[in-house]
Amino acid sequence: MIVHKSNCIMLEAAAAEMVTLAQFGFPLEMTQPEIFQEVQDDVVLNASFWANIALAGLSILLFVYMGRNVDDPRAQLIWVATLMVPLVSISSYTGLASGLTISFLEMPAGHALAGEEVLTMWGRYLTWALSTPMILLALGLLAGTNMTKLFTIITADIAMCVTGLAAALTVSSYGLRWFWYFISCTFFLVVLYILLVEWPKDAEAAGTADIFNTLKILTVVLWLGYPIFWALGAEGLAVLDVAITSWAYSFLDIGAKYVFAYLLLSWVASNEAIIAERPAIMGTGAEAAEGTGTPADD
Ligand code: RET
Repeated sequence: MIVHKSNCIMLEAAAAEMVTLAQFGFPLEMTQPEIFQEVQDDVVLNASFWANIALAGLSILLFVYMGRNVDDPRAQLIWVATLMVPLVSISSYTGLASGLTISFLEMPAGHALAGEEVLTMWGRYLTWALSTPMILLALGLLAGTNMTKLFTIITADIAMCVTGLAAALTVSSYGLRWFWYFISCTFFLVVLYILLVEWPKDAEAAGTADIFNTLKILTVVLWLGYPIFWALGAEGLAVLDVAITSWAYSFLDIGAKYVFAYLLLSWVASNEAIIAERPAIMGTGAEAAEGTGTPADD
């Protein structure tokens, strides 16, 4: 009897809490159609998704056309990796526009919007773990790097995206959100080191230094924008609102993906011979080291 009574009291309390939450307009557990409706109602946010769906679609068509005569296997691999970027992008933005990869998460104590449900575009971080390795694979092949550096940069990059996803999804502790962010930044430093220090030397040796350096600057400058906007956006310090942050990411994506891919593919299409001079399968770099007794393969 006593147990039943306490259960009743708990149920009443829970019901009262739900009524209060509903009165203040907080969504309790939002369904996908409700999230979709929220996205539809925010015209600026929705446009930041559809602008990229349109640009990704046009890029796919253009890049297929641009690569139609590429014959060399290494040049083809660069082309396939680059083509994957808008393909992943169109899927990513379709996930966001449909509300599939968006959640409303209640921010923990300490956050500027503590207790409020904040729109979190977690699908972005998830799909970056697929698109950014493609960008780095294409750049690494262009620079004629070895397998060791390519493996290092790609694993660090995937780790950066996954820990960034963890930062966005952690709602138990404000401090831990930033701790994830810090871990992600540490992986980002590995990516920047290889891009800025290792690969320029490789590209010099491969005869691709000019185009590599242009793409390196474009990549480093734009990629730095992502952690900055994460920190300023609703998920971080909440200085910028969700729609502005989404547009910031969308603009960065336009440069880091479509402009990047266009510049790379137009160079590859007209300089295939330079790429073809390098062997199609890369070594670990050990071949070049003295005294290993391993014959050089390049
Ligand atoms: C996050 C937050 C945590 C700290 C860092 C980040 C870096 C993200 C980057 C994303 C690049 C995305 C691109 C996508 C193209 O498809 C996850 C924002 C360091 C660098 C280029």
